[in-house]
Amino acid sequence: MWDESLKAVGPEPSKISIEEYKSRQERLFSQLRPDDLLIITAPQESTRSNDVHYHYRTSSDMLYLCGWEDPEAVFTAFNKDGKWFTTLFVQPKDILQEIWEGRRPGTQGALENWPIDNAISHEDLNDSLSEMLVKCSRIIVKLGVDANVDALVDMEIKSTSRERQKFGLGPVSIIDPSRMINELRLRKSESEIEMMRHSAKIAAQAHIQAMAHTKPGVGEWQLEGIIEGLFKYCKTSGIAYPCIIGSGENATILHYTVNNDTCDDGEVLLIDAGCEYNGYASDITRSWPVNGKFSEAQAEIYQIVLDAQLAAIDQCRIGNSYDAPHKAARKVLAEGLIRLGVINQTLDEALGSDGELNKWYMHNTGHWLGIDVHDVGVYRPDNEPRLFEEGMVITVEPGLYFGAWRPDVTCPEKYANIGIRIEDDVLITRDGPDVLSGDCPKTIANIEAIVGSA
Ligand SMILES: [Mn+2]
Repeated sequence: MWDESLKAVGPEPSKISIEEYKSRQERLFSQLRPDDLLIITAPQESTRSNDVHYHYRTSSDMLYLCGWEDPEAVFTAFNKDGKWFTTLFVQPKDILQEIWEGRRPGTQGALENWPIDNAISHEDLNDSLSEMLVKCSRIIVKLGVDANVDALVDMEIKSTSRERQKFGLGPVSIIDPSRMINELRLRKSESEIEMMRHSAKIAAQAHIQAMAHTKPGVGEWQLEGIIEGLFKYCKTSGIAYPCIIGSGENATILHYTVNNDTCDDGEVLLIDAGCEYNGYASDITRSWPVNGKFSEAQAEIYQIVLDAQLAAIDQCRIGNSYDAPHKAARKVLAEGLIRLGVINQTLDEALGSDGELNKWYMHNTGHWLGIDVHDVGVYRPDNEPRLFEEGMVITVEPGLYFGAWRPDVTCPEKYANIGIRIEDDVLITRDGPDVLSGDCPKTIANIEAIVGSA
C-alpha cells in the first residue's frame, strides 16, 4: 500500500556498532574518577490495567550507552586496575514468562554482541549492586528513574556514612551524570545522523501521505491513522510524540492532540508528527489547506511563516548562537505582520518583550533533537548562549496562530483561525545547514500539487 513511500525512504541504515557504544562509554568514563561507580537506570514498566502494560521504552541514556531496550535493565561501570569494567543487569531467562511475553536474551544472550563486559540477572541486583556500592566513593547516578536503585543507593549512603566514621569506607556523595551525558548526546556521530536522516525521511513520507489523503470531510483521526500506519509500515517503533493533527481553530492550539474533529472545506490543517527509528526521533510540522488551495488570507500568512523559517534555517551555522534562528524568524514574522497591517507598531516595538508579535507567535523557534524529541543539552551553559557546532541537530519551527476563539486577543477577522507552523530538522555541518527532513514539500505550489491527490 505504501511501497512508493518505502522506496522514497531508501534502505535502512546499519545498526549502531558495538565499537561506537564502547567509544561513547569511554568518553563518559574519561570524565570520571577511578573510585566512582556509574549507574545508568531505566524506568520500571508501567501498568495500563490489570496485566496489560504500556508499551515499554527504556531510558534514553540506556539507549545511548548500550542500546539495551528491555525492561529491568541497570548498567554499571567501575574502575578496576585502571580499566573500566561494565556490567548490565538484565531480565533472567524464564520459560513461563517467555512463553507469555516473548523471548529474553538472558545473561548469556547479553554477553553475546552487546557492548558490556559482564551480565548479571536482575534477580541478583540488590546483592551485586550493594557490593559495588560499598567499594566506591562517589555514586554517579540519576535519581528518580528506578525507585529500586534509589532505595539501594539511599541505604548505602546512610549505612556507610557510619562505616566511613570508623573505617573510612563507602560512598559519600551522589553525582548526577546527566550534564556529562547530555554534552555527549548533543553532538551526533555519523551513524546517529544516518538514523536521524532515515527517521526524518519516513516522517516526510507520512506527511506527504497525509496531504494526499486530505479532503473536506476527512477526520483528523483518519489522517492520524495513515501517519501512524506508515510509521509502522516503515519499521519504526512508532511515534516519537503524540501526533498533533488540528484543523480549523484546532490548528491554533499549539499541542492539540485530541484529533477527533472533522476537517472542513476552507480550513487550514496543521500536522506535527514524527517517528522514532532505532531510538532516534524526527519532528516535522506542515500546514495545508483542507481543500487543496490556499485562500488569499491563508497564503499571506503561510508565505510569511515560510520566509521566516528559511531565514531561520540559514542561521543554523557553526559558530552562530543557538538563538540566532529564533531572532531571524521573529524579525521576518514581525515585518510580515506589520506589512499586512495586523501589527501597528514599529519593528522594534513589535519584537519587544511586550510587543504584539507575542500575541500570534508565542513559542520558541526550535529545540535540540536526537534520542528524545526535545533532546538534552543545555542551551545556555554558564549562562552564555550555546554556539552551534558540527553534528548538532535542531528543529526550526516558526508559526503564526490566529485563534479567533481566544478571549485574550482581538483576532483580525481576515485571518480568523488560521494556524500555520512549518518545522524541519536541521543538522549543523561545515557546509552549512543540512535539512534532514528536506523530502517534505513546503512551498505553496508543491503543497497544492499534493493535497487531495490520493
Ligand atoms: Mn518540535
